[in-house]
Amino acid sequence: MQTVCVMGLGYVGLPTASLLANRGFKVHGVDVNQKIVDLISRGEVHIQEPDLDVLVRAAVNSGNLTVGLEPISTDVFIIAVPTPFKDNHVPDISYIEAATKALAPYVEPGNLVILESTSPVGTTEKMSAWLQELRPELDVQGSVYLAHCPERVLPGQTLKELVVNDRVIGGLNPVSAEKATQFYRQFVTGEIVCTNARTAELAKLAENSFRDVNIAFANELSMICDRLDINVWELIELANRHPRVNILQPGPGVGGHCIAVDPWFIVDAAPQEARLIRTAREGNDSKIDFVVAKVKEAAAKFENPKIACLGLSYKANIDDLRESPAVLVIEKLASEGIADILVVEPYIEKLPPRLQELQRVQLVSLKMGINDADIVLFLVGHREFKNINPKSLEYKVLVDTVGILR
Ligand code: SAJ
Repeated sequence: MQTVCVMGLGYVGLPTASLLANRGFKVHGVDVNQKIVDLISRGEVHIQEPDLDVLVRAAVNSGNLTVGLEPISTDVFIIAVPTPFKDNHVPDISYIEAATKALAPYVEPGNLVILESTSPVGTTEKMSAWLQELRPELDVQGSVYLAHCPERVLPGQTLKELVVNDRVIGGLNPVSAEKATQFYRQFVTGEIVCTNARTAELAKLAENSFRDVNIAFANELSMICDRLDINVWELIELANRHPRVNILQPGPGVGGHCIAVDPWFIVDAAPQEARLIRTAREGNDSKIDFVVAKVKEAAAKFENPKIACLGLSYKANIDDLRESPAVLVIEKLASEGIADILVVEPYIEKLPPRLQELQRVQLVSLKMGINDADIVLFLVGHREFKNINPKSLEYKVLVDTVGILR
């Protein structure tokens, strides 16, 4: 299994393709976006991930990584395309179906097809049926190995975690699990644990749902403490002194394209049973409205309030704005038309398009934001915000959703 075709060159596909190429595999990366294909073929990258640019350049220069719009025949196919949700939180597996249809003509007996995208339970079985339909002459079940092998890399540490994290291998049958294990063992140093496809699909969703439920608990505590006039940061610190308690940190809501998305895949599959998971999702999403209400309450005390919003990304110390609750808070505040909004985000050079078109919203420096604001709203716990001179905040109304000022 020395030749690999990676379908989807995003946050997981591109690091995986370049890692494999630098380990001596012959890798062909496929993406539907011509601009991304052109960029990578020049050895450049379109996503921020530490060291990825170095790895991609080396992989392309070595000739071990080629990219294109179409697959080629290889020993192994990896599908790493997005799995968002449609309206009313119904999972969208159309990208997986499109990738399966694209690679179907190139699959031969003995090939290994791996689905890495986070998927609703049952997707790997669907992939097998799509392949069989497209290749009636091929005995897919009997001659093609199919497995779901979800990744659990932390954005910002992807290249390390692709290697060191344990891997769950969900084979559509035991021989497929064995084949996929042989493949991953060539570059994964973490434990490799085999199961069936459905269990592997739900394991990934359960990991992220566990985190979402626990963040919802912390966010609910923050709203309870606000009502009871208790400092939630101190409360959590004290409760966590219990040897077996680990309450997570409240925030302005839950962002990113994983924790805020994956639990809905479970709710969609088992709506009657997944009540806590649904309630946690709704609780985290409602935190945004709680924050907006707190800021509006503060703004009502000023004639023409200026609000400095510190942080735009979906979590601390990165530049990724995907599904960021901070963006949603700023959009809601701007739509109220009650203040001038000064956005401070050290990791970006210009506002995202959806904020650029809003009235009275501008990107400013940290110094200017604090200096000019009546209200300072902390939305992301960036390290740059941790050493603000307390004197500069002395006469400001402060709303801290991330415990920077604890
Ligand atoms: N958050 C809180 N409070 C916390 C922890 C996180 O409000 O105590 C918020 C963050 O600010 C962010 C969101 O939750 O808005 C998600 O952040 P995260 O720290 O959970 O990290 P992600 O989404 O970048 O990565 C998660 C990880 N999953 C788990 O930790 C179980 C990662 O391992 C997964 O690979 C990734 O989702 C994924 O791609 O599925």
